[in-house]
Amino acid sequence: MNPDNRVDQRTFLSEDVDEPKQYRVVLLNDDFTTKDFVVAILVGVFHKTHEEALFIMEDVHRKGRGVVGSYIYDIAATRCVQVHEAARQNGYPLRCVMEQL
Ligand code: NFA
Repeated sequence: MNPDNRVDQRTFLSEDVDEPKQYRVVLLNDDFTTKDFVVAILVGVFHKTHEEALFIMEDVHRKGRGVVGSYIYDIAATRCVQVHEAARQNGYPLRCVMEQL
């Protein structure tokens, strides 16, 4: 940001403010995690409606992977950890990854 480009010392223009990078959270299919558990994760961790959760789960099931949503780094990373912890606690190999947009 160029300080000489400001209106005054206290005023920032919208072009001076960097938007935080977004990360896609992607859920990966496997043969062992139950569909119901994946739906419960999408509702409980990602605040999806039951309908949205069903759609995303079926998408992952059919295509091998599917986008859950895009979030800033901390939210994406925390939710991936929550998925892995809940899955391991229930004996499922469910995985999710994050990708910078
Ligand atoms: N493929 C899993 C099954 O048939 C369901 C699943 C969907 C797993 C999405 C992981 C992600 N039980």
